[in-house]
Amino acid sequence: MSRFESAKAMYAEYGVDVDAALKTLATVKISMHCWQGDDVVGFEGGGALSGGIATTGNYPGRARTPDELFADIDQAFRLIPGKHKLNLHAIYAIADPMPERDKLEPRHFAKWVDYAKSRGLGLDFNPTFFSHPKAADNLTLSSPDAAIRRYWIDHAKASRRIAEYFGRELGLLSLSNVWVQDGYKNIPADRLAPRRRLMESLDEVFAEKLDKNCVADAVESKVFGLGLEAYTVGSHEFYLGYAATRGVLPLLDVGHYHPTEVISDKIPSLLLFFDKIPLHVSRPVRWDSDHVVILDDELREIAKEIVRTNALQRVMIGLDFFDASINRVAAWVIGMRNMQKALLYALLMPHERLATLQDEDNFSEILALQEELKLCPLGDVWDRFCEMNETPVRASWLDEVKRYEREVLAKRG
Ligand code: RNT
Ligand code: ZN
Repeated sequence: MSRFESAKAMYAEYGVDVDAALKTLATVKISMHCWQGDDVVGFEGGGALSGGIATTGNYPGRARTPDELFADIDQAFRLIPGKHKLNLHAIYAIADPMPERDKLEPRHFAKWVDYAKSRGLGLDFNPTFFSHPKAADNLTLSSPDAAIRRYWIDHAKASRRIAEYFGRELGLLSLSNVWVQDGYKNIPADRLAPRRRLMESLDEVFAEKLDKNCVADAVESKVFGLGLEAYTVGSHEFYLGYAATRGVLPLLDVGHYHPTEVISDKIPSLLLFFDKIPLHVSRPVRWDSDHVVILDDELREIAKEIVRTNALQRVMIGLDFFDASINRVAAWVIGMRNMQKALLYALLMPHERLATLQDEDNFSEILALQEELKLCPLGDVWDRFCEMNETPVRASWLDEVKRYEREVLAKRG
């Protein structure tokens, strides 16, 4: 009997249908963030990353041009099972000359659409409020300066139209996600006015009715940023209230809460009130450090919540991390494969049986089963999934990354 066949038999003892799990996993699209490939620099030719976030490390081989980024993304997707989406930021427009951000149009992303079409990918989008002279003091949509607000409102409006264009061109709903860094390093004298300005700016941004089959709007909260430790305008409560009253989606970033606060527990609550829940899956190490996603307890809890609430088509899973200290293609592959492994882990659980035990107040059996399931042969089923999708099994993908590093990345200046 093959390892897969014996794994299947073992799961069957728990009442789990392995073939059904593999079939379901194949339907899940994860949005891979383009910004891991170039340390969130983009193509504007500007300076360093700013806005309360940072990349650290200087591993060689960063993508410096659209063609280099395309090639690196291709390499990553060769090693990731399934067909997915790609998540872009406005700073990745491909245009010469590069327009100001408030003047961006769909045509400035036509090359990305061609790229996505030829690879069978979907596209998501984010306006970029950071790394810009007009955000030098880390105030954008909440700035007391009306001219600054105007610039960023227009940028956000332009961005929504770009996302709508992605959705229309690719026939797959595109997520348009607003995250602003706005906040203060020191204790503010007024916490209300900046939030009122952010609310009013957003109302203007979302006033234009776009095709809901093409674009879904989201807002992303945060607890604090680097150099913005005392106050964040777009806090969780602010955006949850905003999203609930305006009909936009609240995006949950794993790294944007207090260190012992988890997003897994928020997912089932929000699913009761929102049609879709977008995620930025990241790995916060003591703070919003944006480390590469590993297969840790919280990742498995997130996956379990998505699977057992039957929300694989309602939770929009995207990744968000940026590690410049390791091979960037490896970073993508590790993060994407781990997200898929966590989903597979969750798909290989007898959720109905466990839920029945809960209603019977049988927590001894729940605990026992949960712990036994941890040692079931997930790896053998995962290997089968990789084989079915013609992607390298186990660590053999790493040989491909090493070859690519020798032949391509090492030759970059
Ligand atoms: C920052 C947010 C935001 C960014 C990306 C680049 O804390 O998580 O999502 O990481 O937009
Ligand atoms: Zn994020």
